Amino acid sequence: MLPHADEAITRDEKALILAYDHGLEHGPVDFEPVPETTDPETVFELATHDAVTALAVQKGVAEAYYPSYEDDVTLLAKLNGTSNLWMGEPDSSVNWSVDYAADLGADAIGFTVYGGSNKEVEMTEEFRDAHEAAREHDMGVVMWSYPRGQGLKNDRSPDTIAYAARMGLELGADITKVKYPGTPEAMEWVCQSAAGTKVVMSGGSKTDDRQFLETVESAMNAGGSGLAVGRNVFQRENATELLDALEAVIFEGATADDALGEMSSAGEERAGAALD
Ligand code: FBP
Repeated sequence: MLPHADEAITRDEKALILAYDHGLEHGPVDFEPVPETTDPETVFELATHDAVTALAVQKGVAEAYYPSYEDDVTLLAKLNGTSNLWMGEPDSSVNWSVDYAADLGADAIGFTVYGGSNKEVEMTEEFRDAHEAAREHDMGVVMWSYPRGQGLKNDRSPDTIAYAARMGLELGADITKVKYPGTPEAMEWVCQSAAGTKVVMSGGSKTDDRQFLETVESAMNAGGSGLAVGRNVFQRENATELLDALEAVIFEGATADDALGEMSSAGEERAGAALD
């Protein structure tokens, strides 16, 4: 592993990647809770928060919006991605090249591999090409390692997620993004399986503040290196306050309880200011 390839997208060896490729992966339905997030500028603004170490977007969004934010946002080019309209075996088209992403100013690439899918071999070979091209540009490599497909009975089992984390190490990722395996013990095994490759937890569908922050805290205590999150941030009206709380838990070692306390004081202040 190259020791510093992911330096641009980490802070103190930890990452908080804001993911905003949902318009492609899930469709505009993900923007309904906070309709302003349909406009990429709203999420680029969130990505200027100190807590965010990189913003992961697809090519079209990067091309149109990143030039206005290049001084304030670190770009992670999510190279492959497929719409929810695709009904075949899990697969993901490669939508831009590493060279193109580098020309746009990206500091890292993101790439999904669906281990266990009938398309695993092709996807892994595509990952190889992207990984080696990224190394030419000294770019960090983040693998979205999501086992799924016909062959998998339970894509959320701790062993499967540990395998997903290990695939990141074996195939050369600097950071491997996995679904949370359900318990702190399972997360520990997942991180151990990655043997030094940074493992970040995927945010998943929106949960309440306490549940989310407690899960992040337990993932960090289990050896996680941070978070790659979309909906649990941009589907909240108080996204900035949640980013403050995540900054405390991920980078400052605060407990979820402490961070929630700060959040509720900030919320009260905001409500008070709105009444004035
Ligand atoms: P979330 O935090 O909203 O789950 O986003 C992380 C992410 O990996 C996105 O990059 C991607 O669009 C989405 O999840 C894919 O989720 P899934 O594969 O479960 O549909």
